[in-house]
Amino acid sequence: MNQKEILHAFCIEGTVSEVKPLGNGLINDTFLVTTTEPAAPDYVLQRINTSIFTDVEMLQRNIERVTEHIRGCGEATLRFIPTRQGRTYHRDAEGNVWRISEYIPHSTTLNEVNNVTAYEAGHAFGHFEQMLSDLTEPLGYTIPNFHNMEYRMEQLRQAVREDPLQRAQGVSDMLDIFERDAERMCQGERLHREGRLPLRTCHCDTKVNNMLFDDRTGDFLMVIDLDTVMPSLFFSDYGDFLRTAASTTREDDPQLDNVHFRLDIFKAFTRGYIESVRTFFTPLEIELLPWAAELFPFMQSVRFLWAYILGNDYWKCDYPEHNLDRARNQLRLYEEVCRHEQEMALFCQQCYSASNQSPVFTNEKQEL
Ligand code: GN1
Ligand code: MG
Repeated sequence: MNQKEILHAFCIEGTVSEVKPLGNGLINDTFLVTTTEPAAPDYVLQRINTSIFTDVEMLQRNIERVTEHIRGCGEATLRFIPTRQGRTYHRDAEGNVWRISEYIPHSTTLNEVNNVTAYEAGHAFGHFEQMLSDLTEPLGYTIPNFHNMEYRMEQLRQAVREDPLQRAQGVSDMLDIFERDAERMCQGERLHREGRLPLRTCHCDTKVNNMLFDDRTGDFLMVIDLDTVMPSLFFSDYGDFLRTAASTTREDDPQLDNVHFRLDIFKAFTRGYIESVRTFFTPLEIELLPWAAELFPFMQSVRFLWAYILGNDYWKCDYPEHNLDRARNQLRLYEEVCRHEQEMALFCQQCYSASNQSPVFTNEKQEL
């Protein structure tokens, strides 16, 4: 890359002394840009993956609106540096698209949670949604239908019809389970159509490594990776965090006996989350939280199986059955989460009543 040209395009301060890779993101390429002068900030330079984020103009407009809004709430967030033309991205001569934000001093990310950080994560992602709940005009969809379960089921069915590698027969056991539970797992979209679940502004990539902590005190600093912040239903942030953080193993562990759902992490995260969202979530949204915890491993399993059947490399594979192992792992996690349904429901109800004196659930449950 022509580093000089790229850096020169942005209104950064100070003299650049070093550019080196930062973090372990799979989608964008990220670099730390160090400056010599103590008074000048360091920067984070990113090349945006334009095969996933095809509409960069919309992506950056979303991010600008989100960061301005959060700053307007008096809270810390990323600061993107404008180019000399006043945009927050730069397209270089080779067509690569770049952006720069200020590096947050003394910040660090975590790759695992414990009961304390899971609580903080719940609180932080819930608060993030709460701050954005009064955005006047909705954001654009940076990835259309991203967490749309009906769409993901249709994608899978289409792949099964095409079946280019004749893989569908070998996974009929999984396909049967998906079809058996499809209606229940697609109730979010249905309830939205019926006017009972509102769209909200969600983060849509709630992993613990998308939060910054202070490396001296361990205090939570801010939520980062704002690429997928877009309108979605309530379940996106809550469900996807638990899918990754509350599993006892990595999502591609082929040893299914290793896959369990950690109720301690579930409880810590849920307590923090409900504290933040109780003021603006509807009782139905709170009531559906355990279902959201079930939805995400189910949806992820459907997505991995779709990629396996088509043999595509949406998720990079180290061996031919890699996406199949991922799909089986997530299906097992789904079954494990479902085993805890009643306990989860009771816990959510307790948290909600503890933080809200008014009577809790509606009787909508019977209709679901
Ligand atoms: C992708 O690459 P990563 O981990 O940030 C995917 C998520 C999936 C996840 C599964 C844009 O996220 O939706 O849950 O893989 N992101 C996109 O590992 O598709
Ligand atoms: Mg990420």
